Amino acid sequence: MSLFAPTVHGLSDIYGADVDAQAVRYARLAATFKATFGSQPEFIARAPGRVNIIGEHIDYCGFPVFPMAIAPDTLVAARANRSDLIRVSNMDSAKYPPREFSVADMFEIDSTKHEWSNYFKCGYRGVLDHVSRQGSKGFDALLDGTVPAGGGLSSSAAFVCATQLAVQRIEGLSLTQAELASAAAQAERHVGVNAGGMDQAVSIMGQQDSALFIEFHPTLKATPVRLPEADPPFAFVIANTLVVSNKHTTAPTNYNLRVVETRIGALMLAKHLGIAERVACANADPLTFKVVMDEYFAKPNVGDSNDDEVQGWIERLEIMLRETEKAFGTHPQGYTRDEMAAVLSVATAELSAKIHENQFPVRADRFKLLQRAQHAFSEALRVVKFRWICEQAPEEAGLKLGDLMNQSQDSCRDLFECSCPELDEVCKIARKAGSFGSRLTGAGWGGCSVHLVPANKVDDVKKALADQYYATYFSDLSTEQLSEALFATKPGRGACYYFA
Ligand code: NG1
Ligand code: MG
Repeated sequence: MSLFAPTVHGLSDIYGADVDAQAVRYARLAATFKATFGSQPEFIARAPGRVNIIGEHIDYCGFPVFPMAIAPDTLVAARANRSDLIRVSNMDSAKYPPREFSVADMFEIDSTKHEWSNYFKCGYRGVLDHVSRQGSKGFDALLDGTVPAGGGLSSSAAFVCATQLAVQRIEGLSLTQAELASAAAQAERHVGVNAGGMDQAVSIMGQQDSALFIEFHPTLKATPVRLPEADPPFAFVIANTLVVSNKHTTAPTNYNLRVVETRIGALMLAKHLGIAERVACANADPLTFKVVMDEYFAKPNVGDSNDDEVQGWIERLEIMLRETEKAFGTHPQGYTRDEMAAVLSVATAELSAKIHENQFPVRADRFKLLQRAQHAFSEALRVVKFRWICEQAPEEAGLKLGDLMNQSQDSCRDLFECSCPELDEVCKIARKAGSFGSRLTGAGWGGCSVHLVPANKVDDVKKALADQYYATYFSDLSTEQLSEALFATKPGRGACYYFA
């Protein structure tokens, strides 16, 4: 057995009952590293995927979100190699063939190609860009990932964050958690997705047994929040629809388009509110709905107590919802580019430049600003209420939390249009079998769903999904494949290192 075998402390915290299988996995990784590169790795860096409990597509609007880290993760075994070569391999070498780069080439990322090592280069660049340096050392790295790709559990953030951890150690750097999270969010933009920062923040800062209330604006802040005690206790079931939505290739009509819609929405809402100049002076980059809201109220939402602060959020967001209706209610069918440019008194070409259409191309004839803004403000409201219920632990907390999750799913489906028929169906089946609340998680358009379930109903919910969804549409799944697609999970810890 290798150095990283079952004695690795802390494994049982992270992986629960699965600890033996994980110990074997770490040992195999170390052994394969040795077989590939000739010596043991110096360390293994680990970063987890995440499930977002509530707060979808609002991180890039500057609003708080409520995710938790989970057990599936990316491991990077690494060792400096005293050359100027970076050799990177993957345990799944059939899907992700080995690559070799010189240190000098690591900053070149061709985002037009869907190439796995681009994400590795993103992590590399993320760390070094942050300290404005070039890389100085060659090293060998072997990766192993258990977060399904394109499934909404943030395989990309797990990959980039784990890589960053490896690179900073090899390069002798030590960034803070907040720096690592911001650097990783910036870095993922090099592959052409205009991402928010939720996934990276929770992958780095996740805490055992707590979800995180993550704020992005004015600065990144993560507050651990526990789910209320309940009898039976709450559990989360994750169900992957197995509909793969590749964000990289669908971005122009899906993810990046939504980012652009919320950005133009913010500009036009500021104009409607009569604060366009004030907002311009604030020089906020990017201009988000959160910035517009703060500028409108002119002073920050800080109360003497948590209660005051929550009340402040609720009042403000409700006002913004009413203003959204007034600003965009005339165009339920969406705006053309010319119509938006006219409202903003700019040339259409100038508008296009403003929304970064070239860096992150979008394809659309109409931009549904009313619906996107309604989703963003109402979802932010739900996140604040969700946290509040967790902290207050009222009677029937499960029903109340579940209700917010169900409303979030309706809003994602109808207003933000990021669900799909399979996600809708999975949510319906789970609720009927006893889930308090069911919704898509992550970017949507496929991928995973998350369900808040009383612990004594977990088996019923899983069985209903297995019988009614998986057996119907994916009848040839093996038991192992089914257990990867459908599982119960708890909040887990964030990124860490293991040493021999
Ligand atoms: P996924 O598709 O799960 O990686 C994406 C974004 C998040 C957030 C969610 C929607 C990236 C890396 N992540 O998550 O920042 O906007 O969609 O809430 O693009
Ligand atoms: Mg991702």
